[in-house]
Amino acid sequence: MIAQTDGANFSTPSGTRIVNPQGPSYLTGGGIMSWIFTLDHKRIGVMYLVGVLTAFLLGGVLALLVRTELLTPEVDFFTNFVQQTGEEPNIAAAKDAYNVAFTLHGAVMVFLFIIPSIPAALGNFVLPMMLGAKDVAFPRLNLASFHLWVVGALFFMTALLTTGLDTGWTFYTPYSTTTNGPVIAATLGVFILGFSSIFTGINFVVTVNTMRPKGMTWFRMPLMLWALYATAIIQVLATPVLAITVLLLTVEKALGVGIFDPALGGDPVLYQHFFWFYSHPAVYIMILPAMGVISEVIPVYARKHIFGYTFIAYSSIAIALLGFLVWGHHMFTSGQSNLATVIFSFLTFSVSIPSAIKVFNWLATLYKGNIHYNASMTYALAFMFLFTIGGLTGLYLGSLATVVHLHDTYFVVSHFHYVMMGGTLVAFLSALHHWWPKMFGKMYNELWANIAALLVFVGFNVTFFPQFILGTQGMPRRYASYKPEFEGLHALSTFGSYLLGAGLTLAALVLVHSLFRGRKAPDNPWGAATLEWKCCSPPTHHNFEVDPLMGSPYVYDNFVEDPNGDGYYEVLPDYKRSGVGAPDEQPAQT
Ligand code: HEM
Ligand SMILES: [Cu+2]
Repeated sequence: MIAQTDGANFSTPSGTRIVNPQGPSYLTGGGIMSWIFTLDHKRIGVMYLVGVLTAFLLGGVLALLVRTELLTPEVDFFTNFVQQTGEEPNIAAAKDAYNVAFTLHGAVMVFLFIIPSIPAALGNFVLPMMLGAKDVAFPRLNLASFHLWVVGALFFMTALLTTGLDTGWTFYTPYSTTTNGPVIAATLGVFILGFSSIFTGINFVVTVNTMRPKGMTWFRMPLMLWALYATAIIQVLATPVLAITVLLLTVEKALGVGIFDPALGGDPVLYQHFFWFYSHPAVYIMILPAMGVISEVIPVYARKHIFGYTFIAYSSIAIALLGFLVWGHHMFTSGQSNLATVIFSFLTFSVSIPSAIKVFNWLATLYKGNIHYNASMTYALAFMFLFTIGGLTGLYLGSLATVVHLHDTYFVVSHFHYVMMGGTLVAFLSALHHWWPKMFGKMYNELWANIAALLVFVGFNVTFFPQFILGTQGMPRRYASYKPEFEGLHALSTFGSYLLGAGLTLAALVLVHSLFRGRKAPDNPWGAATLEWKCCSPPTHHNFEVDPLMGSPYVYDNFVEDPNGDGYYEVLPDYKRSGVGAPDEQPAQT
């Protein structure tokens, strides 16, 4: 077979087989300090991963507590967590504890898990490698982002765990400025976390602008990078508004300056405008990276070039920009003018168009694909199903005729869980399974990972679908007790949440097991064409010992499956070794 060697690469009759240079893993070497003060984007990504997963565990346990309370119409479960005053269970204190539990759950999930999950943890790991680069543009700023995240998280946690915050994750005024809870500590935590997010955004914008390798034009960039770039734009432009908002809230609360509290001459709806001017774009900080992941995963496991590359790329930018214009849809019932309401409704519909474009293109990519049902793909398919339900129900909430009935009910709770959990979390799991062999150099058990994925999918739907029905029947959100007629659907939802918890636990066990018992991962287990698969698994400290050959990120013809089950290797017909690939496989250029 082997005709002649050419350095590490060697010739075969069909072309040159590319062999990635191997070297010591980035995971080894140095003590704990070499991790805490590392400038290596991969180590920073792994530390973020540990951080966000810890937050997710905490948020998840709280969610199960909340669902357990909702198993029955009466307040009963939370009486176990409060001091009893007399013979009777202390219902009032139990209700307060319930308020604290769902506030903690929401705040931890949004600020400590979902927002940093894909960009900061996984994005940090893959972004430079997808560019064929050795690191991000500002490695020190990257480390500072992570340290700020830790400080913000500690601030936030102490605030939340000491006296109990019960404002809901949105900190709506005037309640938040008048309650005795630890609002100031929590909002300062959010302020610090915000800077962590802004720094990551700046770093990614500069990295993508300045560090693309020769030959990687904007329209030859993997779609994950377009998504992270669009996300970074929102992070940089929207997060400062949140920072100012929570600062104003702190000023009002600490110094009694009337800004939001009507008793002091302020305007509470102003707070909602400020808050959602950040937080609606923030939902795109959550979903855009998820869409980027799906745009990478689907073509790899369907073994087909992504359909509609340019549309997907532009729709990320369109979402990022349009996302700034729709915040008023959170205030349809807060007394904003009729004219504003109509305009915000119209704009809300328009922002769903670029999302639909993406779903259409993923579907078209799957069509006639040679589909490999790996766990990562199972999660990606689950994402498409769940995100579509989430997006379509958003249209009911954007319609003035229906939102008045649905606002502040379980319909909204279900809608945002379909997009945030069914969307972002499921895409995060897809990404984690996709890049796991690259990050840790180990293969997990595909069958068990798939069983976990199915459990997550079924558990998720059993938990949240009944909540759409509950919402339309008038079950309001944020109550510990409810009317007896809602019991059946609530009990079903609670049962689903246990199933979901079991699925997530299984997924975690499968991955942790692989670290100890997994087979060594090949450099390219899935036959993906993006550059991060052209370094060894796990990568060396500098990722690439020699600059990788740049081809189209979505052409799989050159990847041959190893007959010994050792992943895929690349065989380049000799005309392609110029470094930019054959003319017929170049996506549209500008
Ligand atoms: C097709 C796109 C979408 C549309 C049309 C849409 C529409 C809406 C509307 C109108 C509301 C306000 C409902 C109300 O309070 O009465 C809402 C709430 C919400 N949406 Fe969406 N949405 C979309 C996508 C998303 C995405 C992608 C996410 C997150 C990843 C998301 C997260 C949320 C959250 C967290 C809330 C509720 C916040 C709260 O009140 O606590 N949405 N959505
Ligand atoms: Cu919104």
